[in-house]
Amino acid sequence: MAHYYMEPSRTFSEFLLVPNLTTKACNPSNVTLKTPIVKFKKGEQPAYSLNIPFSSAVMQAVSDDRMAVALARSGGISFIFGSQSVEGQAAMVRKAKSYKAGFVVSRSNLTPGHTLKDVLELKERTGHSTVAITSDGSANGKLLGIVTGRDYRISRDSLSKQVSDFMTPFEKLIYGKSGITLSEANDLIWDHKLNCLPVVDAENNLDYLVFRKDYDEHKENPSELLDANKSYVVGAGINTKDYEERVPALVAAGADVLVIDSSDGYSEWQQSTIQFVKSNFDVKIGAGNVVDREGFLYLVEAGADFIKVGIGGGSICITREQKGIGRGQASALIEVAAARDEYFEQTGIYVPICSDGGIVHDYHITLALAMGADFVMMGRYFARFDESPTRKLKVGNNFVKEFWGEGSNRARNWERYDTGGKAGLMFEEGVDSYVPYAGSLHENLSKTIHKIKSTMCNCGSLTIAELQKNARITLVSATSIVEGGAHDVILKENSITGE
Ligand code: RVP
Repeated sequence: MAHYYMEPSRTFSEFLLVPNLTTKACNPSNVTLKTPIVKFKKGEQPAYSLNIPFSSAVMQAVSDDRMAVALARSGGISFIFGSQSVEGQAAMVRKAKSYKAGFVVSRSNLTPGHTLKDVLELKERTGHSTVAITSDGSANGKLLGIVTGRDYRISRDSLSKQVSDFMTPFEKLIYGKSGITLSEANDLIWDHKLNCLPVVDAENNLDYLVFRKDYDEHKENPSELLDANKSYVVGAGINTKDYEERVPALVAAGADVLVIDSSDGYSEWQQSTIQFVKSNFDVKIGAGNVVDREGFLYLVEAGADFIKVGIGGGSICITREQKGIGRGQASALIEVAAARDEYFEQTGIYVPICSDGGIVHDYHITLALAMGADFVMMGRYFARFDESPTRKLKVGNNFVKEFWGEGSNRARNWERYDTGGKAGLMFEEGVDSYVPYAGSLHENLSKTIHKIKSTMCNCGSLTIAELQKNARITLVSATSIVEGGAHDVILKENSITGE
């Protein structure tokens, strides 16, 4: 006879947190959101922790190298999408790893033979007003000069004027030598009242540009997530089909943490993948997704460093409709968190869990943490920002960004859904959609983080571990959900209706 779960499968929106005593010490500036991402033994420190409990989804529409840099800068981690060629993914990892905070590879470059017209066209295209002039017009060619908006007057100068006639030539430039630290570069910028400092190697080839504004931004990000070499920590998604090729390339590119990306991770395919990775490489690997105790224990026994929880709750996911499998995200998380705690009790090994998919409101993140998640993974949330890889469009009067599921015909990520059949997507498990454009990651994340910290104070908790231990969570009735929003009033325009 089939096994029945007689309790309904619950989602985050069916719960609320009940406040605990808020002491005077319990204010948002005292809250830390540092959280483990890989397993560790009792009394030891994990090899990797996040400074904020956020990861971005392994999706074409969400996590590329740009998102990886932006999120690591804020203290979280991106898992760069794997539904692309091995070379393409490795190149993205390499790019994110080689990005040095404050040191920028020049993206606007010309040669002395170009003209003012070329400078203006380039500026129009890229928005950059500083142009590096190199021998071959490349980002790492021999540096011959710099052009900024102060070097020409559009009203007076002819458009055919050659760059060599108005650039600031190399001999007159203040520059740094390779190996210079960010704070030394900043001193030069301040001492010489510069906006931009080029950094060159021994042969005067251009390495980087350091901008005054980037240094200030760097200073504003005390939470950034760096490895021992001061590069950003970067994750990457893999699958259970081509791991023998993909994993070596990702490890060589510098990926710190891998995750097997699959809609259903309770499989022997995942076990083999983890075992291959563990016996050949010294790299961390997460696995999933699972929705129950059995799935969790199976992947932990296989050697996974963290476990991802959630089937069918993603905003673009139609797996539950198509295949009739899945579980309400809250129910799945509550059961897996209990299994994780029991496993810790028995073995002294703490295996972090990640709640993946279905976060709609910011408070869902706090609920997920309170229910035992160590961090969350989000697709829709990050897809709305400037830093996501997709197009920003105007639909009607609103700006939107494109967002599509990995199981949609657009992504065709059959490896994510394959259970050992034909190598191809037989039917869609995801949709192609738009999400409202929301601006910059940094700004939105700051607001979300403040909300989480503030709720944690309501719950009398200064750390995620305290929240998990002390939270009191109540089920809500359908009518009390209505009571929770603005009701029985006539809303004025521009009133807050949610995030
Ligand atoms: P959300 O944050 O609700 O947008 O959910 C993102 C998650 O949805 C991903 O991390 C992944 O687990 C899942 N996903 C991605 N593509 C699809 C699909 O096409 N069904 N689902």
